[in-house]
Amino acid sequence: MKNFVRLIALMLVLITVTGMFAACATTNDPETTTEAPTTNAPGEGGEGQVTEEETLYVPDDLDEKYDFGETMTVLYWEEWRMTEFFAEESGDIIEDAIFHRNIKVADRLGIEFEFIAQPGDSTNHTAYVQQAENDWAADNEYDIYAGYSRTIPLLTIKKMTANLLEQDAFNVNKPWWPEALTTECTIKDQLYFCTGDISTSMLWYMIAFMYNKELYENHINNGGKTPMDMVDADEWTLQNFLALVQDLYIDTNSDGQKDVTDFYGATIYSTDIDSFMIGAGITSLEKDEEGGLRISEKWNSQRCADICETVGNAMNLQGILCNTDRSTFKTQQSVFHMDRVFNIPGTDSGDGVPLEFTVGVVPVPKFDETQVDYKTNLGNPFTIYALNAQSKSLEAAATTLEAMGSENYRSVTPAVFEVAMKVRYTDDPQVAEMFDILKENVSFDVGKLYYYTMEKTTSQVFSNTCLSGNPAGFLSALKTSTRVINNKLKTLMAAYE
Ligand SMILES: [Ca+2]
Repeated sequence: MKNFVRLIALMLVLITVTGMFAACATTNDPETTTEAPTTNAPGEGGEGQVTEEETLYVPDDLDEKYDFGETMTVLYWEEWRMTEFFAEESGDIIEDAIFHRNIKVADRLGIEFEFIAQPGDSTNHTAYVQQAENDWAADNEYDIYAGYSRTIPLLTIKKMTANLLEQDAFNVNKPWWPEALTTECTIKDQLYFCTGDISTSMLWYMIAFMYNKELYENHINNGGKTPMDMVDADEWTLQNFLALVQDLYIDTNSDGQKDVTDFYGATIYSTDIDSFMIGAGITSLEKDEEGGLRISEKWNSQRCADICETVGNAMNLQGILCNTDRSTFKTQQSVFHMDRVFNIPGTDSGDGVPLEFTVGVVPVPKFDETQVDYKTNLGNPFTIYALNAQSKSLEAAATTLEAMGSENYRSVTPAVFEVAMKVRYTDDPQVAEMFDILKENVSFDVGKLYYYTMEKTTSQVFSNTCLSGNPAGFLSALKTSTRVINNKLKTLMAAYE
């Protein structure tokens, strides 16, 4: 709920401003009152001026100025896909925001950044860990690890990362750190890695439902309600979504087969099918009474089995196509598409071609109305940050992480939002609200982050069963894996003893 502080503030500004507009308007046209004025982005205002937008953002608790006089050495994963660590000033608003972020943080803390590239993705995670170990055996040059999401937890298993909750500068309660860092990743009062606004790739790899606004208006009869309206009315559930799309199908090439050239109510990127499980508020692991980890009760439940079966069967409905082909939505042959947000600018989908139509974005639907929050699943190629437990400048490193998170929250995330949604936060409060719902409800499922330790046993059970010919077989598939999961958990928990 942390970001709602900003949203409420945003709405107050809009109410004030639209009230002023209404007072000045010469007609009673309600359209006039929906216009918000353009305000300066943070940092764009004149020297010493506080723009309206800056006042919307929660401040950090760091000092105005530090004089660490240190070089912060960041070991970053070389295969990153979305600009995140450094950039040249180029006119691209995200690159410029990151360029200025680094200058601002370095100046505030009296540090210099040094970024060292190291292969470390799903293919090279052992090389990244080896490089960190080499550094430990030598002179501990690295202060901050910034790696592939499933690689950094391997350093935690080896007790090479520092407990962030013991660092004075790090404040996990600030809105640039997602709540799931506390609710999911803090184990036995220890938190060894973080992500959030600090990682542009985390924002881009949020999995959402996108929809083609024009196709929606032309093909879906929903009494004038948009999907965003359904989210606001708490009616955005799996059944209500299916009712919109299940019969919407045109066999464009008249061959009697569902294929990528036909027209669909929805396309689903099959790699992320577990988003329906995460979106239903279920993670594979949960904390036990002692703060340790166990197989979650929600995962090992009839409800999760029902979700698996319902989703698996839904993928065979006429109006839904589930595959790894992204062209159908791009060529305007499906109304909805579930995928990672980066699909909108197209920067990571291979062809670099942005969507050429107006897109709406909403979270993955709740499974049913009993569910309280929407939850956001993430694609794996995002960055997790951690502190080298043997850094010679641990205080400066922790302060750097907090300052980067804080600065990203107020300058880099708004740039990502503007590129993703093609509007500014202040220009469309409903779109901003959807983006904030996605961001603040990200779920990490430590069972996914500790993928290599758990050896695929946690994250794959739902996906494999759901897309198998027997989606009703979830509980028996889980039962088959239970013993090996419990064994792997012992390895994992040893890191927190
Ligand atoms: Ca066909």
